[in-house]
Amino acid sequence: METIFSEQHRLRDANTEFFGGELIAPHEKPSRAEYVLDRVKNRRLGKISAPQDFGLAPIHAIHDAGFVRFLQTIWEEWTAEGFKGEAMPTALPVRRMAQTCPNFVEGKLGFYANSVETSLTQGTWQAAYASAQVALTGASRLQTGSSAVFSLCRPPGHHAFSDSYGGFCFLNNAAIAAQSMLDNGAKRVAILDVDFHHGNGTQDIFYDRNDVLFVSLHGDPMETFPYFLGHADETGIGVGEDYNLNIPMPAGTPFEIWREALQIGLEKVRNFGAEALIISLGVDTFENDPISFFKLMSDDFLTMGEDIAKMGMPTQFVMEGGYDVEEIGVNAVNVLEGFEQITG
Ligand code: B3N
Ligand code: ZN
Repeated sequence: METIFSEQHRLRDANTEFFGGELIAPHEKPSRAEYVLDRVKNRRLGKISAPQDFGLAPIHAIHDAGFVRFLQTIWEEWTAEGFKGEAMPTALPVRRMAQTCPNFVEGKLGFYANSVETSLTQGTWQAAYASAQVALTGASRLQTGSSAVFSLCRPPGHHAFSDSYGGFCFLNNAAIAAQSMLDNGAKRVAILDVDFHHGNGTQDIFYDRNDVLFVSLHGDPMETFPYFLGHADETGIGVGEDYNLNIPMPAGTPFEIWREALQIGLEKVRNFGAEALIISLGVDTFENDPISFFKLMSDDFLTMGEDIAKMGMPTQFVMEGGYDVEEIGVNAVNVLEGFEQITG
């Protein structure tokens, strides 16, 4: 399987993450991608290619123009005000407040944030742009004859809404890939999100549509991030009704139970009749992940890949979360190797 990877991911290298009332060292850090890339090389998974540059148009097909401009300019605006730390909001426009973007930079941060743990820094836009191009290149490979591809995206994407960032995500790589497949002739694309966290951004982007099916297996949002989406009764709206499936699960969920949810999700994908399957591949379902509460073991990721392969669909894997950094490569590449054990 070919891996698409950009060195530009290193430009996203924050010093801070807000957790427990403190600024801590970020879980989402450059070494994550390096461990995955090393494992891809060591296991000789296949060729490693740099992304093509598809420009801004496919990003604008998913993201609001004001939001993209904000990501492009926020660091310069923040430092021009003389702020010394990394950029983070203080006030967010919640219930009954004006939904108008303020002029002052701190207000813009609140307007475009959906959560506040994620600092904006120098280089974040450049890395997020490159990550989206990694996803777009993978999508293009599927549409030019590849049966499977790994987009080693970093930073991740599934918490990015059309007009907000959060949860370590800035641009929604999986959504951008899915939309580009549709814009290049596909009629139906399915996204299966196996990250521990609900893909709130991806759900919201496609919630009122019937050309993209979104299925997510995740920690119950009553107990974990992102808290405010991901419930089982969120099934889509308008023509999108029944094109969204959430399977939230409790703390301590082992692979045996998780796999039953996977089978339900795969059955939904099968019935949808998509031309391509995008896997939002987070491996923070791992038993030793420091910020999650499922109990999958490294070998389980092989079985996960096998189960996905049995769908027999052109498949793009898009990297999302996973924070047991020394095991992230083993776990992510196990999914890909399990997949290839079935497809050959
Ligand atoms: O959920 C957390 C969090 C939980 C536990 C932590 N410990 C024990 C140090 C630290 C953080 N933070 C909120 C932001 C989570 C973003 C998740 C990104 C992701 O992987 N999405 O798929
Ligand atoms: Zn996650």
